[in-house]
Amino acid sequence: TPVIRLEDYQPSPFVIERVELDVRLHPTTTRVTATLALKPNPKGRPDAPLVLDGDEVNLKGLSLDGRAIPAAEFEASAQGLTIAQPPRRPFTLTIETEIDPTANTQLMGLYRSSGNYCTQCEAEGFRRITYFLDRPDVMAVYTTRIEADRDEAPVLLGNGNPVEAGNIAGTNRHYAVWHDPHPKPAYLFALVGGRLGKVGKDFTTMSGRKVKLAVYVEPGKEERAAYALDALERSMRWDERVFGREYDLDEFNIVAVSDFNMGAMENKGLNIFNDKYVLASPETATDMDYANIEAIIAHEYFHNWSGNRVTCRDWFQLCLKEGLTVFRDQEFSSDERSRPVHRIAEVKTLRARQFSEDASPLAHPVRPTQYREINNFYTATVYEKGAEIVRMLKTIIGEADFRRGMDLYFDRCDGTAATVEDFLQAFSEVTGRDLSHFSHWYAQAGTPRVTIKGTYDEAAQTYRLDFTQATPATPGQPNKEPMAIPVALGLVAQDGRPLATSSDRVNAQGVFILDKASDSLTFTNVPSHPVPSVFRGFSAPVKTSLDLSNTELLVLLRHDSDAFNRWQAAQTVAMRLLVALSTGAAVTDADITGLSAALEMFIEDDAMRDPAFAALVLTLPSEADIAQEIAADVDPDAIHKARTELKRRIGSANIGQLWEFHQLLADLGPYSPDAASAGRRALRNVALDLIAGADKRLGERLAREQFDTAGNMTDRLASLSVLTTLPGAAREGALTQFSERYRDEPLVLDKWFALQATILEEGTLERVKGLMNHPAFSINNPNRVRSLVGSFAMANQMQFNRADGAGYAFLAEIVLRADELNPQLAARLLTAFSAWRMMEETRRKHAQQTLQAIAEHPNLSRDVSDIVNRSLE
Ligand code: B3K
Ligand code: ZN
Repeated sequence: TPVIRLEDYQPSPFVIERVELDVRLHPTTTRVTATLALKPNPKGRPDAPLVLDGDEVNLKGLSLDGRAIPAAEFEASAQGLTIAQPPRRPFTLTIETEIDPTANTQLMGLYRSSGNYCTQCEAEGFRRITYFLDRPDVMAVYTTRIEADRDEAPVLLGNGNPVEAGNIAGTNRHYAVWHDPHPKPAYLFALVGGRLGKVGKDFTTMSGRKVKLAVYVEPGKEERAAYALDALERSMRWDERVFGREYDLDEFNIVAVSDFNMGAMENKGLNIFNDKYVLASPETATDMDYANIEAIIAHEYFHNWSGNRVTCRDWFQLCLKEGLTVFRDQEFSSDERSRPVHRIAEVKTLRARQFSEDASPLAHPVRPTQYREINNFYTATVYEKGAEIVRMLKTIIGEADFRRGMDLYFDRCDGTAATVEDFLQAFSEVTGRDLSHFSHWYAQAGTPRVTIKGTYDEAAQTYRLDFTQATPATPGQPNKEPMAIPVALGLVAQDGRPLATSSDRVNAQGVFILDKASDSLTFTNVPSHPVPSVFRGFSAPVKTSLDLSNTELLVLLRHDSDAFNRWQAAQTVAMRLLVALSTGAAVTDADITGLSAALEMFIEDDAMRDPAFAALVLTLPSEADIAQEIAADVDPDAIHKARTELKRRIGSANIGQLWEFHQLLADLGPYSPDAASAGRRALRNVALDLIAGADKRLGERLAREQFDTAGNMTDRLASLSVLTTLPGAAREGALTQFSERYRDEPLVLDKWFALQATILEEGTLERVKGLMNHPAFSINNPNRVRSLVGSFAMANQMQFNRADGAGYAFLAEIVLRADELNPQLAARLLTAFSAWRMMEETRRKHAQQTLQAIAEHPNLSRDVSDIVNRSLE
């Protein structure tokens, strides 16, 4: 397959100004008539042929300015349509195609989900509906007429505003016409037809525009859409208040579907969602589900400006909309919830998903320079690291200039397809700063490591910090330049008091910019040997080596004014112990009691003040986090043993207090998903988990009680999760009870699949294989596959990486099966292998052989072959 390169970008030789689509929905033979108003692009090659993209479309008719084009003058296949000598003036092309939505198992283009028609066009799905210039810099005004059987699809939705609807006389069919006045790329096109229930409300924008908001779901589930609708309204208000951005159509519709390749899609005025990120009730959704719904509703809404009004020139610029929009949704959640707690959650995700990607053969820059399959670049690097870059930019230039730059960017680029350069240019202009060094963050892959050494000079009362930075080699990038790294920092006295710091290298916000391979800064008037608190709030996406003792770190846990670094201090101490225990290095009893005593103090003094924060402090780094820290010759069994042991020690040392938390924090009133209530549940459930790790019988009893009496899914699932860590009849009984209770709730059964797939025991693989035959499982449904197979491969490090290679062989088999139906899903699962090179030799060999066997399999999709080949490189 060909490699697409950023450096080869050329403007399209033709532009499409207007699109009229007439879609006659039918389960197997949907007819699409596209009328395209084309003209040569003055910026494009003047003599170029017209080459339209296509994918599995069946051409039924083609005319130019109303006249059929003779067969000799065009070439059409399932993959494209070429007119060698198109007119060099404006002209109209009318294309009739036939497609089969029922046969569409890829879930790209127009497909059916539970009998409803829906679409997914990003990145290159529109070409599966009709032949088109399917690239984001071709922006057109769309009018869509949708026609369908009245019984089959009473609801017909399109982009933009509704203009007309009616019945077709003498038939059982009806139609609706939608017009979207905002020019958009084809990837933002959408339509929906189906039987759907709805909840709605009116919204008035800041300038007084009236908008109808609606969330469409499976009939009967309307009540479960209330939280999503509320989150939408809050998002719209927030974007007006914080970014000055207003909505721009008469309607905003969200549709939940049960077969969806990712979380959701920001189609203009018609967002389509995986129902997992819309439907919530206390009985079926956890606190985590509620938080995800809020974040994803916001994310897709925010795309209306960062993505839709200003879109991307080409797919290399994907981070322009995704990184920025993740940043925006993170800020929204931080404002709606607890900022420090949310920041810790963001960083945990970043480290788990992006740092691991950066350390793997799939590492790539936030703005990649080449791809074979763009769908494989919707990655943690583009999204999460992309968001970190925007955050660093804000840290460096300050809040006020950041807002001015955003305003300039939105206003100047409105209605255009922009680049990363356009984005940075806006900030350069408002600040007068040269951001060219900063832009390395977009181009260089790999996680920089910053090493910091502190030296106190008692006589001079100075404290010097010496910094060095280095970024490891990644595929295609053997040598790296130093990056511009904002280091937010401060000093804390050994007794915990904050020290007034002064250094000419640190700005008023407490930020030092490290932009050389090595640099140092000196604080003056430092009365005693301080403990440095660096990268406060995780001010840059880097790894840090710091020569602090555990005792000094535990001073930070107790006293730092920065909540993130308090959490980080506890994690760092725990990680040191876990790595040592996992690799057979010496660990003294004093090392362990040092940590558990500090946690004991934390529990007594602080935990109840902010339970959500306490829950995070009391959660040890995951087994995958530990593997990443060890990074070479990883033995997942040893890691599991080490973590279990440390957890047991911390639990035993604090069992009385933990038990008290478990009693004290029980939900009394009715369930509320707000952050404070969720925080209390989180701490209670972390306490339960620690108790069970230390005292099986007590843990089992408390978990069983909680399971039987839980008034909401958060507590019920948490207790079931604890029970699954304890082999025996109680566990199996609870699992059966749970599945019977939620027999008709696919999204709840997904949680049940995931829990069983993540059991850290040898029998898990057999269990997972058995569950593949469960009536609720289907390899065609991405949510089911991700819950069962995805959880096993991505969230059960120990059992996926079995020493006998059976976990790898299983995943390979599922990937190959899924690839025939849904390549995007298959490719995503396959990325579970990305850590293979850091495993110890036996596992590494098994993984390599398995990957090689996949690579040699005939008829791989482009998606899977791209991932497997890069993984092996
Ligand atoms: N933009 C979509 C992702 C599309 C993925 C295509 N493979 C959802 C989002 O990021 O908002
Ligand atoms: Zn997005």
